[in-house]
Amino acid sequence: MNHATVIAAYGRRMRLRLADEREVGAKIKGKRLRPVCGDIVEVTPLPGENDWLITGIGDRLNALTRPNLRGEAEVLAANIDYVLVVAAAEPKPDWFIVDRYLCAAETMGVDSAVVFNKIDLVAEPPEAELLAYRRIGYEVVTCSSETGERVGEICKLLGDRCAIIVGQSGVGKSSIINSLAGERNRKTAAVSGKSKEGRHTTVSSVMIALPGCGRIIDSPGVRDYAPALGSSTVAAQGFREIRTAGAGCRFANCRHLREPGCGVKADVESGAISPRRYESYKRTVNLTKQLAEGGFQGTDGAAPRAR
Ligand SMILES: Nc1nc2c(ncn2[C@@H]2O[C@H](COP(=O)(O)OP(=O)(O)OP(=O)(O)O)[C@@H](O)[C@H]2O)c(=O)[nH]1
Ligand SMILES: [Mg+2]
Ligand SMILES: [Zn+2]
Repeated sequence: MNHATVIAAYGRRMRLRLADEREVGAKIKGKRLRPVCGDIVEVTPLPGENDWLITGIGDRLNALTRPNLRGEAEVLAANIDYVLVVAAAEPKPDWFIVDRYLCAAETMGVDSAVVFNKIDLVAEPPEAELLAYRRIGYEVVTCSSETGERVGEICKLLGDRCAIIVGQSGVGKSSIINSLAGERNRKTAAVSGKSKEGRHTTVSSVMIALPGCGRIIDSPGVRDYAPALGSSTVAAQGFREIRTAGAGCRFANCRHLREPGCGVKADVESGAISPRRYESYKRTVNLTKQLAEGGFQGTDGAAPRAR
């Protein structure tokens, strides 16, 4: 049996890295298998063709998910050991999206970091928001993939792990990869003139091996994102400081909303927990409830809006 890693997924067309490092195209056997970038798959060569055939998917160590329009978990990528969540000077950062990606990483049991890109466009990065992440233990890198300033820090954080880079469209995910790879491997495009929104340039996930550090999966940017958590009680596990403060609640099953003797609310009132992060937690709980009831409008083809 041959094994390979899925390094790109274009609908039902896959690109694989074989055990001998060769990169080949692949088709998928049958209709049931849904391999994603990062999957380890069983493959067999197709006689007389350049393509290989994927016949099975190995057990996933973890999976980054979002709910599809039917509220079921759709897998975006698998077997990840680091999540880099990017925000930037433009488009305007949506910190609630950053929080929900961090929440996804926490519930996957995977380490994550926040990257603030395009520092060349501003006098100061948004210190208060970034400090809130540092205080709860996240690594934060402020950088410019345009000038190259501090992009190397990302490489240091990454080590030899396999990361996925995620965030709003236009924040510079593909540009960061180009800067780290030292070549214009990934297509990029200017944000739109007026609204400063991204143009959804990257349309499929692709894994790139970086010289001198690990691998990184470039992923399509989003307008909104929510992890597929299954139940709203899982949301508390996705917010580090809420998970920790929750140990001090009077009730073991406290949801940290209106219960008396809640350690989380006490920490929000004392300022130990950022009110914005707490708001973000509440939105994630609500969103997960809405998803369970099937009542939401999709964006980006699937992910619901949290407002
Ligand atoms: N000024 C400045 N512009 C940047 C920086 N990084 C990226 N850009 C620009 O931002 C625009 C969007 O960059 P992309 O790399 O395509 O963004 P993306 O996050 O991959 O976007 P999607 O693929 O749509 O998700 C491009 O015009 C880049 O040149 C930076 O550090 N400073
Ligand atoms: Mg891109
Ligand atoms: Zn509580």
